[in-house]
Amino acid sequence: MSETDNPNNPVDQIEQVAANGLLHRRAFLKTGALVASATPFLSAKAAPPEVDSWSTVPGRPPEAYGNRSEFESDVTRLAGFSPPALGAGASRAPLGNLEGIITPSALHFERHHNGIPNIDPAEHRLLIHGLVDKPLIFDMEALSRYPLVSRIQFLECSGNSRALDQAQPVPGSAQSLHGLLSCSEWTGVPLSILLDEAGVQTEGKWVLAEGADSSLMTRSIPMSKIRDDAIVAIYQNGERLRPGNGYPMRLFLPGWEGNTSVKWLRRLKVTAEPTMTRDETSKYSDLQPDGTAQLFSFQMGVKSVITSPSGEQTMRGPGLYQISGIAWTGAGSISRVEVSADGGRTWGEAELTEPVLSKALTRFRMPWRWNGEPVILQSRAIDETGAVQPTRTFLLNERGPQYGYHNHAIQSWQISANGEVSNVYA
Ligand SMILES: Nc1nc2c(c(=O)[nH]1)N[C@H]1C(S)=C(S)[C@@H](COP(=O)(O)O)O[C@H]1N2
Ligand SMILES: [Mo]
Repeated sequence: MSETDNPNNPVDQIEQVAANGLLHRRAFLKTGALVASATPFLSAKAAPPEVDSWSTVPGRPPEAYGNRSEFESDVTRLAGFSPPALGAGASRAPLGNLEGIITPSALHFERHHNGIPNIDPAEHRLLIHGLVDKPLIFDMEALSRYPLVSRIQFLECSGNSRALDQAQPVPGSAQSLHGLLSCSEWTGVPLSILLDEAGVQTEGKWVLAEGADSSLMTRSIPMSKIRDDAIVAIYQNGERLRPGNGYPMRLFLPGWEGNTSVKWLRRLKVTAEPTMTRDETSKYSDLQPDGTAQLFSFQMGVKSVITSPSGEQTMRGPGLYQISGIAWTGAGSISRVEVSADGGRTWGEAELTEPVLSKALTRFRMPWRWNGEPVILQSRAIDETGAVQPTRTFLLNERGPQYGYHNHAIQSWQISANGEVSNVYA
C-alpha cells in the first residue's frame, strides 16, 4: 500500500490542480509540515553512528582556488569534441544536476568553431573602426576603466535541442538534449558607450563583430541591438571570463542566439549593411519550406524544460515530489509556466522562484504526488509578450523539415512504472 491510498494522509487533502497528481503550486509553502508525512525519511535505526569519522580529526586547510567536494565529481559537462576537427564541437551543461538559475562557470556549456585560443590579456586589443569619426583601440586596462554593468542573463546556442527535430525520440537527458544553455552574471562595458566615444556616422547601421580565435567567427549585428543592451563582457560570475567562454573579452547579446555573442572579441567594424559573412549565410540561416533562407533570426524563442525529474534519472517510487525546471525567453521575462502530467491534456500553474529576471533563466517548481503509474510530464512557458512555447508537432509543421535551429518545442518526459525517465514524443 502506498501513502496515496491512505485516507488519513494529510497530503491527500492538498488541492489537485491538474490530472495525475499535480498539486497547487503553493502546497509546499502552505503545508510544509505535511511533506514529512509523504517523504521517505530514513528510520532512526538506519542513522549514521553518533560520531562520524570526519568529526574526529582536524579538517584540511582551505585551497587557494576552490574545488568542489570529491563526491560531486561525476557532475560534469558532456563533451562532443571529436577528431579530425580538433577543438570544434560543443560541451553541454549538466542541467539535470543543477538548481537555481546560475550555471557554475566550470560547468557553463561551450561551443567552439576551432578550439580555445590561449590569449595573453596584456597583448590582446579591441579595435573599433569603419563608419566612425575616430577609430579606437582598447587594451584590457583601458577597457576596464569604463563604467561596468552586471546582469544575470542566459546564453543558448541556436542549435540547442536539435535532437527534437528527429523523427524518432533520441534517448537522452536534459543535459544531452538541451545542455547548450547556461546562465551567468555577466559584467562588462555597455557597447553604446564605446561606440559613442568612437562617434558612429549616420550611415552606420550594422556592426561586424570578429573573434580572435582561428575560426575568425564573424557576425553582423544591427545597431539597434548594440544600442539596446549589448556589452563587452569581461567578468563571468564575479571572476574574469573563463578561456572557453571568451577570455579576456567577449561580445554579449542578451536573449540572442549564442553565435552572435562573439568570443575573444578583437574587432568591431561599423558598416552600412550586414557584411554577409560565412557565419551568417552558409551557417545560422534557416531554410524555409519554399527553399528560401531566412537570415538573421537572432532572438531565442520562449522555452522551458523540466530538469527534475528528467531523462536518464530514476524516481524512487510513488510519493510526493517537487518538479523543478527552467524557463527562458529572448523576448524578456517569463510570466507563467504550466506543467502537465497527462501528456498535455490538463495543465496546472507552476510557482516561479524569485528572482524572475529579463533574459535570464527562471526557475519554476511544482509539487506532485506520483501514484506510481506511467505518466508523461511536460512544461510550457509563456513570456511577457504573451508568446506560448509550442508543441513539437506544431513547430515542425510550421517550419518544414529543413530548419535545424531554434527548436523551442515542449519537452515530454515519460515516467515509467519502474521510475525510469525518458525522452518521448507525446
Ligand atoms: N570567436 C568565436 N565566438 C563564438 C564562437 C566561436 O567558435 N568563436 N562560438 C559561438 C557559438 S556557436 C556559441 S553558441 C557561443 C557559445 O558560447 P560559450 O562557449 O561561452 O557557451 O559562442 C559563440 N561565439
Ligand atoms: Mo551556437
